[in-house]
Amino acid sequence: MTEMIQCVGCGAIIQTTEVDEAGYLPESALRKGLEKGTLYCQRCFRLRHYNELKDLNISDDVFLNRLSEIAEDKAFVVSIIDIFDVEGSLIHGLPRFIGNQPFIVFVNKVDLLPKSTNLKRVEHWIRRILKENGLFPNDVILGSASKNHTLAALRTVIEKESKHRNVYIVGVTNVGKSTLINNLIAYYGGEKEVITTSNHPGTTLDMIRVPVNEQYAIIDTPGIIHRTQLGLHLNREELKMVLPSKLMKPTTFQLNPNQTIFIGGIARVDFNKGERTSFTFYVSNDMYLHRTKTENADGFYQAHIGELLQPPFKENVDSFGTLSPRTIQLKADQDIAISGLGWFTVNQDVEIVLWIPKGVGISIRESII
Ligand SMILES: Nc1nc2c(ncn2[C@@H]2O[C@H](COP(=O)(O)OP(=O)(O)OP(=O)(O)O)[C@@H](O)[C@H]2O)c(=O)[nH]1
Ligand SMILES: [Mg+2]
Repeated sequence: MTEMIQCVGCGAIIQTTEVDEAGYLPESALRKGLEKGTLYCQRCFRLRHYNELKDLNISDDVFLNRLSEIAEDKAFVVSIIDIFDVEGSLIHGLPRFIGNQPFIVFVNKVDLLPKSTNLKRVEHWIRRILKENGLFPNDVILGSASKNHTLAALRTVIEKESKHRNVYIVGVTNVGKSTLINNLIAYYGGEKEVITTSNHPGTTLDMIRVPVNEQYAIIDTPGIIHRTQLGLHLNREELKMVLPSKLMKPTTFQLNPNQTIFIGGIARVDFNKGERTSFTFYVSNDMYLHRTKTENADGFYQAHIGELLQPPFKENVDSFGTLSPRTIQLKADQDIAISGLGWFTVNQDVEIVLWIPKGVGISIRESII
C-alpha cells in the first residue's frame, strides 16, 4: 500500500497504472520524483515543458461535489469572475456550494479592457448583477492576477478576513484561479509558478492546498464547467486566437442595413433593420472581422469557413457544427456579449440576426465602455 500523493500542478492523485486518466506518472518517474520531493503528473509535465495538453474526460459533477466540502470547513472564499465573460463566469449557485461562508468577488483580467474603460462604471454594473443574482459579497475587487497592486489589495483583504479561515479560490474554468494563487505565493516570497496553468478549461483537477502560515492555507479548486462557454467547443490552438492575451483594441464598422460582419467563423452579425449605425467589436485582436453584404453571407461562409473565417480550423469544421440564427432587437448603447468570444455595441436602435454555435450563451447589457 502506498499513501496517496497529489500532483503539485493539478491536484490529481498520482497513479502509475492508467495512462489515460488523471494523475498518471510512470513508475520510474515516480521514484525519481519522490527523491526530489516535488511530483508533477505526466499531463502537467508535458503541459509545462512542451505546452502539450492531454484531454481528459471528467464529469462535471466530480468538481461540483468537491466544492461542497468548502461549506464544512472554516472558510473564506474568493470567487473569481472573468471580465471578458462576466455572465459566463458568474456562479449563480455559489451559496449552494459554500453555504454561509464569507466571500469576496475578484473580477479578473481587467488588463484586457481598452484604456478608455470607465472602471467605476464596470464595478457598478458588476455589483448590480451580483445583487440581481442574490450574491452579497463582503467586497468586490477589480484587477489582474498578474499585477502587483491587485495582489497587494487581495492580500490585505485576505489577511483581514481569513483569521484562522482557509482561503478557497473558486470560479468557473479558465478565470485565472491558479494564476492568481501562483502570483500570490510569489508575492508572499514563495516559489514561482508551482501550480500548472493554461488557457484550456479544466487544467486544475482537484483541490490544491498551499499553506501560508500556521493559521491558514490558500486552496486552489478545480473550475466549475459552464456548458454555455464557447471555450468548450474549441481546441487549444483555436482558443489561443479567441481568448485575448493583451489589451483589446476595439474595431468599429459603420454599417448600413443588409450588411453582415463575420467574427472569424464563430459568429455572424446580420444588420437587418435600422438607420446607418456604428458597430464596435471588443474581441481578441487575433480575430478576423469580415464585412460583406448579407445576401452574399451564406455563400461567403460556405466558401471560407475553416480558412479565412477561423476558428474553427479546417479539420474541425464538421465537429464544430453550424451557426444558429436568432433575431434580436438591440437598443442604442447596449452591448451584446457572447460567452467566451467578447461583445459588441451599437450606437442606434437596431434589429440584428446573430448567428452563433448552438448552446453558447449570450447576454444583453448597458454598454460597459
Ligand atoms: N490577460 C490576463 N490573463 C490572465 C489573467 N489571469 C489569468 N489569465 C490567463 O487565463 C488563463 C487561465 O488561467 P488559469 O490560472 O489556468 O485558470 P484557472 O481558473 O485556474 O482554470 P482551471 O484550472 O481550468 O479551472 C491562462 O491563459 C492565464 O494566463 C489576467 O489577470 N489577465
Ligand atoms: Mg486552475
